[in-house]
Amino acid sequence: MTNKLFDLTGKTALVTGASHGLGMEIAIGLAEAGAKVVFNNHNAEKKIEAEKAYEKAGFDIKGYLFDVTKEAEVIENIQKIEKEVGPIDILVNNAAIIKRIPILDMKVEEFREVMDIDLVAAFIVSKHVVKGMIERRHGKIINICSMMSELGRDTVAAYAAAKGGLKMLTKSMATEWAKYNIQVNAIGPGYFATSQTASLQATGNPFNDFIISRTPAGKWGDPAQLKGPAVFLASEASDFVNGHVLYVDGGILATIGKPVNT
Ligand code: GCO
Repeated sequence: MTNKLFDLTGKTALVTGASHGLGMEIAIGLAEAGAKVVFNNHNAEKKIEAEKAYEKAGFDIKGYLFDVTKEAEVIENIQKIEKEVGPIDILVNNAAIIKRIPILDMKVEEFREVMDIDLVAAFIVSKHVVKGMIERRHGKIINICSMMSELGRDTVAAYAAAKGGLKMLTKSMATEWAKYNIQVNAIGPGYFATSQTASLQATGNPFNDFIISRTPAGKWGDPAQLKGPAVFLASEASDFVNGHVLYVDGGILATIGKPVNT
């Protein structure tokens, strides 16, 4: 007998920015659990490219063309999705960018751009998706935080500030919306092998060796390892979990680390 606890059959999920990397794996994981999944991209070509990648992988996952930082586009497309696909039961705020620039060298506009996409967009999209969830008295919102929600690293100040803010926005959304049977939680990925981290994980790159030594599991994460945590937080298995950040990091945040060369 299959366990219905993790079954997403009949549910509709929107995963923002899921055109590649971790978001794409999360979208596939939700689809494999039975959900009808859609994503967005603000770039038409990238949206089409991602739809073809999903189709090639055997999934019917449609993209919608809108910018998560533009409220009017968000409102219009949430209405389109709910008309064409169905009420959004699961929202994954995954869309994000990173700019690796030292604070002193970073322009204010660059800082603002990261905050807009990585933090403000989650506020905008959630604020408009949650209205239907409140009416239906059920919903799941999963914000994609980061281990940078807890720790800083040189050159990623804007990203860390946004992801730290997203952690507290998660807890605040949980506080305001739990009474409507809406569970708002977050996933905090550690270091995963994606295009976003390709430059960091190159063999011989000191950062790669640092992460391997700093991670108790002794390796980079495989994006497919985010599927289980996402399905858990999207399913009834987490109906009494609220405001939690589930770190999927191979143990990095659990340890102070060990002396070099031990
Ligand atoms: C970096 C990395 C990190 C990871 C991830 C960690 O530059 O340090 O890109 O930000 O991508 O976000 O949780």
